[in-house]
Amino acid sequence: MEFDDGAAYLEAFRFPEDSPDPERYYSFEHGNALFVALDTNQDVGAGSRQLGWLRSRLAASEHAWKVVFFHHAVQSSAPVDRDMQEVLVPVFEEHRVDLVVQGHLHFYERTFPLEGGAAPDKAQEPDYEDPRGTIYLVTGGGGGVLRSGTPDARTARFESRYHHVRVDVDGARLRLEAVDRRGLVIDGMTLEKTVAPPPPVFHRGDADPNGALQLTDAIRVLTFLFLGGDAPSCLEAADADDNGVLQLTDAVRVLSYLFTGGDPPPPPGPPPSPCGADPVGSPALGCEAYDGC
Ligand SMILES: [Ca+2]
Ligand SMILES: [Ca+2]
Repeated sequence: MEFDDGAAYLEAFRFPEDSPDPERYYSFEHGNALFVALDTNQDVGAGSRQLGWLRSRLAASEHAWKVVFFHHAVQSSAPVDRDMQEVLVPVFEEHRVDLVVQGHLHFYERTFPLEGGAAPDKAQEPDYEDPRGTIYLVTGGGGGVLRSGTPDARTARFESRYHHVRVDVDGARLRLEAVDRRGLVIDGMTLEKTVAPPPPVFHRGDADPNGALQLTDAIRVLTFLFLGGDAPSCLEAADADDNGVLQLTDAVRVLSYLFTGGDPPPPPGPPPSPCGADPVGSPALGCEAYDGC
């Protein structure tokens, strides 16, 4: 085979080995984003191992952002592999993939967010808030001979130019830009989504509550009791000695644990609690004695 089945590529790079075919297709996480790489030179059809792995990887993800990238395009105004399109596009829509990054076609094209072949929220272009559908990018202007194209109703932007694409993700906001050889931004869009806040964490004694036992927790209790400060948002958590009353002894319990080797505050108590779950179950917080940890 001309390229020895990618031997030089595999030798030069190391990729995550978290799939049935290590390094050919894989995923990685960065912050609140999941990235999945597929190998469209291998079978991605119905019943393939790669497709099964993709489904399970996406289904297990609770990331705010999901990005999938691979070589052959499945959505473009140019002809694409219909078989692959029929299999992959419903998977992306089912699992609410935000962005699909494709190559192969030597131009730049960005679709509106697509759902069921339509672009229900195209009116928001180019700054989207919680749009329905998946955005497909063709970024094939890396050096090969450019080709022209005929944008269609799905196309938000088309440029037959050499370029690269940069994507910045900051919490609930994604900013995408395509930049040409001269540094000119030839396309830009933003995507904002409503990201559910993380579930509350209940550690007894964590009066502020930020998931950790610190000096500030004792200060919070003392400020409330003696200086007219705001009440802790969850009195059950601030009640460090678990006697049902918020008193000086609660601050003392936290200080004693932190600085003089005293016992940790007792565990939260059986769920559900108004202060949330305790997903850590830290022995340091006494959770080893607690079934719910
Ligand atoms: Ca705290
Ligand atoms: Ca108490």
